[in-house]
Amino acid sequence: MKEEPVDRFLTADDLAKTLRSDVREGLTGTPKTLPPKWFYDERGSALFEEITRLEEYYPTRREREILVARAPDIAAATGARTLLELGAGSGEKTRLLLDALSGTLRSYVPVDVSGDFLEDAAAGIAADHPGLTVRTVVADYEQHLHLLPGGERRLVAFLGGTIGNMPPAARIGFLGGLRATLADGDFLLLGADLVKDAERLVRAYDDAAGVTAEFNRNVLRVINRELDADFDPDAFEHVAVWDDAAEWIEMRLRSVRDQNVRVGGLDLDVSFAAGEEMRTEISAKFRRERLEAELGAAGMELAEFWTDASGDFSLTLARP
Ligand code: AVJ
Repeated sequence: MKEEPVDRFLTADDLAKTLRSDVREGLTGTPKTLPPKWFYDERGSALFEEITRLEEYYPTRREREILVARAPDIAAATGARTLLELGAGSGEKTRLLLDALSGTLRSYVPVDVSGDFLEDAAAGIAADHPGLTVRTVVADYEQHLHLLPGGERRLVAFLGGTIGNMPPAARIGFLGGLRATLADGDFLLLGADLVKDAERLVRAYDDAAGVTAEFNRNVLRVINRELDADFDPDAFEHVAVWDDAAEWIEMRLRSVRDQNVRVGGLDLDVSFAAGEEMRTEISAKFRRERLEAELGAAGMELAEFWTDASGDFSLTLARP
């Protein structure tokens, strides 16, 4: 197997620093919060994979349905030479795109904060696509967009609905930053979950088997390990609520009793009251009009908007 280049804009040390400041800020604020990016250690990533196979969690299946149907249209519209995938690792979707784009594609650039996982995935893809240059980038797409490799006819894919995890201000900043890196002939392929019946949404984030609950509590295990904390994950209940005004799902962890938590690595003591809720994730749901407006405000134009047959999930193709 030939060696593929890796660009590292983010070191393990940078990540550790960000975790420290995120946790200190989040646990000392009112209400307490933790950002969702820390769910995804090895166990968290495996739990998320399990979530994508749950009957209640429709987004992954719906997005795949759209990709299967529209990959040829995406290839025809973009003629992409380079595919940059933000938050890469969604192996199956990547393959669908790579196969559809094979007529024009020269390079594939998976971008993720976690190097280990990326390099394995990239090696597999390189082996299956001889002639395709795979250039792995370890970066935080909220910080390092301007450092991503350039070139002509780039397609930037941001799939899975992960854009929904950004609070509105961060989302606007992200789209503006992304726009600034795009040139004529480049495209953005954006996966976004759509507003729908609240009951279905809540079930997708509070499944009967309790996998999402374990996924949510996993952030406490990550903090225990990385920051020498003593959270008792069983002392926190999983909560998923639909915020009708903001049009997002909020995941929270609710303290089942009064308790004190020591975060040794931060020399921080935190107390939780019985019933106190800490927000761990927002997952915004969209309408076409809002996507079009936000893309427009960021200086992008919607070229195509596709949904699955039941209108649950969307894929948008946009250009500067
Ligand atoms: C991977 C961020 C798209 O928001 O639906 C799944 C993560 N959280 N179940 C989402 C998640 C709870 C997921 N994303």
